[in-house]
Amino acid sequence: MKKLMSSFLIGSMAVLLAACGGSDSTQGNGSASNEGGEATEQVDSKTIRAGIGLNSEHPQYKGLEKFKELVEERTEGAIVVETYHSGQLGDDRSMMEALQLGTQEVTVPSTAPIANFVSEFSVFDFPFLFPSSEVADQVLDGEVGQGFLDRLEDQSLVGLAYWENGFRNLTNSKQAVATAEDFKGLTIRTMENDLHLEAFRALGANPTPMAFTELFTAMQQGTVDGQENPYATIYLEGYSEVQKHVSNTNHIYSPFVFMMSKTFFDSLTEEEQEIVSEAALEAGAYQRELNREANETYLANLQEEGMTYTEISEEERQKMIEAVQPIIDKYAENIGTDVVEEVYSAIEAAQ
Ligand code: KDG
Repeated sequence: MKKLMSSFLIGSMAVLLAACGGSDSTQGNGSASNEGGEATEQVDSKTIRAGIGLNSEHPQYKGLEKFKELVEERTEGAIVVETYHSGQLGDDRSMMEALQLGTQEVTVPSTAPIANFVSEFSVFDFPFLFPSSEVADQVLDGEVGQGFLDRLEDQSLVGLAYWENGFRNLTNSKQAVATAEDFKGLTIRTMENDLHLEAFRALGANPTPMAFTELFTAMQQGTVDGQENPYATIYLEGYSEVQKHVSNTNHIYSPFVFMMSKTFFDSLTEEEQEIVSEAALEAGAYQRELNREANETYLANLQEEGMTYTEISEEERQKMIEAVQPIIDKYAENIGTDVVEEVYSAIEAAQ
């Protein structure tokens, strides 16, 4: 069994860790004594608790480890980074709330839950928006992407870099999905985001929003028939144990946003702010590279583990695009056509 932690356990751990951490990020202040009883000057260190939903095998966690290495080395230990995986500190939404409260310092959620805090972020979850990861990199790492990160500040969050979750693909335990029609009647877990929900409804599925930390158990108990995530997640989270079919729907390119609590960021010196900002970008470049390799490799592993793989033809993909278009139009209007146009133009320029 790859998935050992129940939501109960995860919840209790989050409470425990929060209780141990408290809201003060400085630790070890004042003096201490060494073994000989001599008083020594102990350097104050600031602690970053960085939490994610995915497990320790995932490139997202390897990225966090890289961030830790860079920050601790460059601040010579003045900032200590503690890394937490598998939702040990909570799910995407609750960790963002903890950042706002200043009881956690870093998290790296998908853009979908971020839209509950800054609605404009929904645009990145428009189905079939980005044609490739490379185009996504150019848009997100450029002026347009920065403009979205800046919007987080009003929410007491500091967006430091885009990392990558990747192209999302559908899995389920009921039937091979080859056509737009095949979505009909499938109960699909979606991320907690209204656009995702409505898009799956438009495809004829029965979507239920749910935190990532509850997903494995929901599939195991049959509460949902399926879910959608990049191949790296499907493989590394052991979904082949509870899912039979996978299709290359590639319906949404999911970016991650590496973000920090504004309260914490503002408490850092200018030099420390530069170090954490640079480290988030460098660790992100490393994470994207690992993630792309993983997403290329793991489809074969899923098939080896017994899942059936179904390719979506261009004709069927076109039908899916048509089915979700009214939802995209609706959200484009809600977000503001100027914001959406800005993203479309950047995508065009990047191609
Ligand atoms: O660490 C990130 C995860 O918490 C989450 O964003 C993964 O894509 C995801 C999902 O489906 O919830």
